[in-house]
Amino acid sequence: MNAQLIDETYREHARAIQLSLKELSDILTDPDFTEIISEIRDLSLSFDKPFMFAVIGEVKSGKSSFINSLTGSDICAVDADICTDRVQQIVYSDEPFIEHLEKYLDLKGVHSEILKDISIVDTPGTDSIIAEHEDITKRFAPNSNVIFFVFPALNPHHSSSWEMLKIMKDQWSRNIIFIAAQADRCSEKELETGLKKIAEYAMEKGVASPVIFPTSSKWEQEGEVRKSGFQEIRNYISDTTRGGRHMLLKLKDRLDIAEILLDKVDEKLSKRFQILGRDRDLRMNISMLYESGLDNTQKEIEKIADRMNSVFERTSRDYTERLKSNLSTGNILRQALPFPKFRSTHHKVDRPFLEGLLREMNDELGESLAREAADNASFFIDGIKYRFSEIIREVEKARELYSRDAGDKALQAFINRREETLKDILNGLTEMSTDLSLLANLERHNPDIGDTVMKGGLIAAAGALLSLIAQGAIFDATGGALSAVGILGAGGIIIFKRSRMIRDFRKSLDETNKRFSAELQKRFQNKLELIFDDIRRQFEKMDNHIERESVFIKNASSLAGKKRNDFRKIQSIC
Ligand SMILES: Nc1nc2c(ncn2[C@@H]2O[C@H](COP(=O)(O)OP(=O)(O)OP(=O)(O)O)[C@@H](O)[C@H]2O)c(=O)[nH]1
Ligand SMILES: [Mg+2]
Repeated sequence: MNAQLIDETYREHARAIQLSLKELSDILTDPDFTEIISEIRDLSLSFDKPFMFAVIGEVKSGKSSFINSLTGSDICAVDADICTDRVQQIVYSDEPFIEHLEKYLDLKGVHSEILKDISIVDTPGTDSIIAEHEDITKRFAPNSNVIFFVFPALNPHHSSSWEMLKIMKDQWSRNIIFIAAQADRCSEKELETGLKKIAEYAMEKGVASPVIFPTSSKWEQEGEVRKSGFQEIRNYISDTTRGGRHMLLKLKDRLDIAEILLDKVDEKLSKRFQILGRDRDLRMNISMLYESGLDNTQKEIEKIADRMNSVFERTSRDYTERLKSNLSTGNILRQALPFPKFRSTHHKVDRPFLEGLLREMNDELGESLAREAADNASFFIDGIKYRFSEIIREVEKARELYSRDAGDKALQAFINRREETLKDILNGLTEMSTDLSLLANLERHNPDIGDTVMKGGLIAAAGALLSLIAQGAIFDATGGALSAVGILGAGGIIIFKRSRMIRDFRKSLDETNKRFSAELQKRFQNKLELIFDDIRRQFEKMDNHIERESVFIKNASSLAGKKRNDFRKIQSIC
């Protein structure tokens, strides 16, 4: 490929990669991805920047002097004291200039032939006492295409540079060149040992066949160019850039970085996925508690209805018996006798007696049902409260467990959103639980279910009996206007009417009981549904959270996977 073709290929692929990177940043709209987004942006911008050699090394290793010698200029400040405190990108320019691009980044123009195809970057020392300097270098390093690692030839043992190399190696595997600087300060023997040591350390850090150049800026500046080592470096640079090859190199290393960024995205997404799995488990446990709570409470309602039913049944039976004995044939016959002294005064089967009986039954039934209802209502609500506390306990337990995820700074926004959701749910549940306590208290002292019995059910029962009275069935029997001849006949009629009356009375009570039971169940059921609906609504927040986060993870992972494939395709044809 000739230089122009390489250039066109580079531009075409760079454009495609930049578009993909833009798509990725557009989808990763979440505070946890801010740092990655800015790395993606840097990467995208780096395609339009010149091929870059970064010079990295410990403080006073001679980095700035190295650049000055290479470019034949004094563009970088050199000092015996800590000197370079900003990243300085040096580019070709007919006229010298300095531009402050960012807080820690200067752009400097210098007229130097070697800068026609490349730019060189000076960085602060890796072991600077100013911690910020090291961070600046670390942040900038991935933007460069080749790194010159500078060590003083006499003492290349300094650990900070090797630590930095390790970080670079992990993030960015290609194109590291080692410089054994200040070679003039060593004897031949010392230089040989220095070079050996650098090779050893480099291999220890995973650089398989390290390329090492000994240099001396002092010799270069003093005109001793044959032994200064700079010609070899210039040759290396022109070999690298010959025919535009460096642009393909650049494409490859940019794609390496893109892959590393995709790894970071995937790692974050998969951590989120794991945590979300725990949320899903919690949601399932809660669903199970909810369902069994609903089921048990439903059964509770049936039991309550049974208990109320037997109270009703018992009272109905007693009063039916009383009615029966008051309508006994002997009693009625006595009522019909013309001689008042034989008439019973206690068992008078007349309208006032029946009305009294109804009132008494109404009062007794109302009272005992009201009492039973009050006990059951508070028992019922206590039951629901217990289900509630089970659910609250489950959420609290989960929240406690989740605190172990809380330390992960990289997932802070995600963790916070989840914490907020759970807090919201807990607040909602606790509030509901308090309302429920108030309700239980209210039911205990003022049961509206008891009221239903008093106002609704028994009126119907009384009505049924009173309508019998109105039909005159009982008056016929008790009016005493029957003739002696008619007594037996009347007795026969009464016997016939008596059993019908008792049957109707009993039937109307049974119907009332049924209606009451249905009304009672409906009321409990309504309460139950309201409360459980509220619980369900609380957990909608969690469902929404899980749904939203899942969609984000799914979309982002699928796009990242697709981009990874696209990038690998370009990598394979570079
Ligand atoms: N003898 C000798 N001295 C050198 C050589 N290179 C640099 N020096 C001296 O070493 C000191 C530090 O040089 P710089 O080039 O400023 O080193 P640096 O790595 O850029 O330092 P910082 O920017 O502070 O990290 C200066 O006093 C230089 O004159 C060399 O090749 N030989
Ligand atoms: Mg410097």
